[in-house]
Amino acid sequence: MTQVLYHYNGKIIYERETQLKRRDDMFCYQCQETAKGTGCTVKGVCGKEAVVAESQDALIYVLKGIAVLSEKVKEKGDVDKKYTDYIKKALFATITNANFDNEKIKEYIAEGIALRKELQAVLGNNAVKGLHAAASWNYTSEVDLANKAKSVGVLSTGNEDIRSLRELLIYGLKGIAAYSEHASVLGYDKTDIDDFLIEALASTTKDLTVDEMVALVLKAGGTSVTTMALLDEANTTKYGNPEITKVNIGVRSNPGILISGHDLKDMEELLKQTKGTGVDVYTHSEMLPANYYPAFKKYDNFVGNYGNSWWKQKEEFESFNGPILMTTNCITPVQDSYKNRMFTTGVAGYPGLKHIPERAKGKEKDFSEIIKLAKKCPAPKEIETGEIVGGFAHAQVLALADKVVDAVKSGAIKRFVVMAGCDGRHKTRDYFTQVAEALPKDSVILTAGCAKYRYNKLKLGDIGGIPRVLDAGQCNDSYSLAVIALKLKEVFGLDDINKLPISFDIAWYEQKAVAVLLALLYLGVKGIRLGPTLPAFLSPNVVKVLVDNFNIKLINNVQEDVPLIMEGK
Ligand code: FSO
Ligand code: SF4
Repeated sequence: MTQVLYHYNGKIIYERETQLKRRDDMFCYQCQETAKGTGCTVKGVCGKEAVVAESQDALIYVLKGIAVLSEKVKEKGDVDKKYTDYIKKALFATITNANFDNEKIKEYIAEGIALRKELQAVLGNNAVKGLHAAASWNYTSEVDLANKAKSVGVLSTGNEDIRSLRELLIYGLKGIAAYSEHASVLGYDKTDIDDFLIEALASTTKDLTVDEMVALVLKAGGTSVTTMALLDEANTTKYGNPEITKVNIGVRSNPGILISGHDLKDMEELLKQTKGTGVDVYTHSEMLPANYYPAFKKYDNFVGNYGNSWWKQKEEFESFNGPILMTTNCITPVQDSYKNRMFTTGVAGYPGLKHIPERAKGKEKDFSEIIKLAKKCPAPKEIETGEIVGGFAHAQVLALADKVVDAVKSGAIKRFVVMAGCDGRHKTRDYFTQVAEALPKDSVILTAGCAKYRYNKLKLGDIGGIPRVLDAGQCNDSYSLAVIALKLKEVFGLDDINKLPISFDIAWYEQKAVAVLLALLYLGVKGIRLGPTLPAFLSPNVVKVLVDNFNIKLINNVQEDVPLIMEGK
């Protein structure tokens, strides 16, 4: 059994198994729940089958090939946007809990190889001469595909530190790709983001120095900020600025549809199509923040939020009784009790589930099958009643800025604690609930992402009318928290974000959280506590770089952490 030990009081001790072995089956260590804290080698803890993990390895290889060719094409002129559009979708499909459907991953591979051929044609004769093999690899049989996947996966990079930096970059890219895809669906794109996807993916095929690789990781942080800002612009322009909202967590007696994931355009179209049908709509997990947007409030069949974060879906999807639409991750292994009423769309996929296809040009997605099914289902079973409050994205908090600043000046608010990120299954995540409970009453928790479900239903009170838990929205709305921090820095006339009374106690699970973390580092945030464990893909030397430059810490225990958090240590 591998141990990960890490103490930060003056000394770093970081021990873990370094001899990672690729078994015949698979190797994946991209998320926080990876087996034994080192890597899934037989089947994913998430439920991902080895064959899917292998196809995903081959897909990433194809994406690297497209990037290598795109770089060459760029030497002559522009690269058509369709290549980066494809890269975004394909990267997104490999994020933890997004797509478990091997056939779909193989379709992405086939599409990628076809696109690669087009790029080769643009480059002309001898296009791939001297280029990395990823630019030209092809396969003729399933065995071929499996063999290739075995030789190009994570562990094909022998040096542990190089592997660590490459994978850190790729996981950051996956998060960037996901957020950028959401912005793109709403018509918002940025060349800088697309260019970086190409540069970064291609870089992983090159022998770069450690300094060059570290620089790319930091650039990923900058691109992550750009991407989250773009998505924020897209969401708020389309749907208005999130505003303080009391969200109903009970149920009504009509049949309902439960929508989860992060895609607000799917949300919009589902609400439009269910309007006046007698079918209610509820959000689950990361779709909860849809309740905060003015554009969605006008629908009287939009009831509120049902249940908790993603990993509770087994019980909650069962008791919901009606159809469930997964617009993105996180999907957990689908149970027989609801498999016939669960649908995927976008990059989400699961074998055996019905998939709602992409929009035809100028048209909406067609959710009629889901609505028809909902009408035949019983109403959701009530699992709780009451309300939760959210909607504290940057515009709303800045509208309250005077009140917030006064509370800080008078000492009524001593500290803000950013507890954004992800939730997960592990018992150790109780830490975040206990921290929320143990923090003194003159502290305010700023949250975003599904991490919030560890404390958003606690009765933590308010400070002069300011709730002690301010939920900005989805994980990408961590950007809002950064905007708020930067505004406070300006108001208080500080030259460094770290001089603010703000501490960071972040929970991570999958690769979007990696993008968010890199964004915070890029913005100069130091002293972030991270948990419940450090990423398995960080080698001890890379951890050392993060500690030396950013004073990153692993969460310890509630009794010791809370006083340190309050002291800004
Ligand atoms: Fe959570 Fe899942 Fe939003 Fe993630 S539902 S874990 S970081 O996909 O994206 O916060
Ligand atoms: Fe394991 Fe996480 Fe990879 Fe799933 S995504 S196979 S749980 S490391």
